[in-house]
Amino acid sequence: MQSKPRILLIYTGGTIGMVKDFETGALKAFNFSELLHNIPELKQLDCHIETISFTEPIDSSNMNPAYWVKMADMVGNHYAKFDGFVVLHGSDTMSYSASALSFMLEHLAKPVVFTGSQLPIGDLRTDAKENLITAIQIASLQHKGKPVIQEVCLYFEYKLYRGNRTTKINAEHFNAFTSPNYPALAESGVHLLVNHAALWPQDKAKKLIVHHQLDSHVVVLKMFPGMNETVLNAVLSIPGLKGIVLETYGSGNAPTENWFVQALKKAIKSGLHVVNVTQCSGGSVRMGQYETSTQLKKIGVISGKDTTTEAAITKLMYLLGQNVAPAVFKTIFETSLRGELS
Ligand code: ASN
Repeated sequence: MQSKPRILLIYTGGTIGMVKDFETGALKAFNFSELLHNIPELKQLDCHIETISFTEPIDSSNMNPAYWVKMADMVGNHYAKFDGFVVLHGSDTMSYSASALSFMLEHLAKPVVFTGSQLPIGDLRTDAKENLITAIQIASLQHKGKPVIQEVCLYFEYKLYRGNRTTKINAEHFNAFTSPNYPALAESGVHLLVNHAALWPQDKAKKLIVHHQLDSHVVVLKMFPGMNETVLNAVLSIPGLKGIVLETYGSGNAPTENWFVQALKKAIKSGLHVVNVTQCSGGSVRMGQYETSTQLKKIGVISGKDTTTEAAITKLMYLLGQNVAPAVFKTIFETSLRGELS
């Protein structure tokens, strides 16, 4: 007889485990053991669950690369002993964390499912129970003794997405996430339907590598009509800056004015990596489609293609941390490493 899947629940914080502060009325993170008391249903699941928690759970707006290293290590250090991992995380920066972890966990062959909720687990109308229970069931899915899902993903409100394809779109609705350019990996209805064709294929022969180096000398710059030379130059002269994610218009378009193109050209020549992603909520950058992006292509701007800003900025931190040689940086960035771009 096959033994039950072993699942590690990693609690980092977020609304799911929050309570109201008596004095201020604001929601704040609280103790993880309390959280488990609120979900006796977990005992009914057909898997063995163990838990581990951040010593100080956080609101995910306090997320940073040091916490990503901590999370990646929690997975890495328990990798052999467990069949799947569920990360309880605040929704605000969940897409950034899921993207970062997807790059940090190379050759991952087990599920790492991020989830959380919009209402605390103790709230009568909470979305936390469904999200948590189904995320655990997804992490437990096995076929011939092997995990069905072998990548970092995000489960929220009946949908499982590839983590590095997601973005938070709503601060009010339970349906808080979307994956604008990639289909859902699974949907939970009466049945749990897995979209097998969309799953990331894994090379099982390779061992997991946990990457710890992330370089945060990066910035996101969102274009807006009226952005002037002073603003651009101020950003370009940030001390130590190594990479920019430029959120451009439409299919990767930006002003053709000389000051703009020349400033970027000079920065790229001196070694800055400039990545073009669209500020649209769907679709892809196609430099050269319009005159307003032809120059960007010529001066060596990297195409983020259909990556989200979350995936682009974390990929930039990851590749800079890997000390990828300047000559191949653009080619590697434009290649799908973990299914983050089409
Ligand atoms: N501020 C919370 C967090 O991201 C929001 C949530 O979890 N729904 O930690």
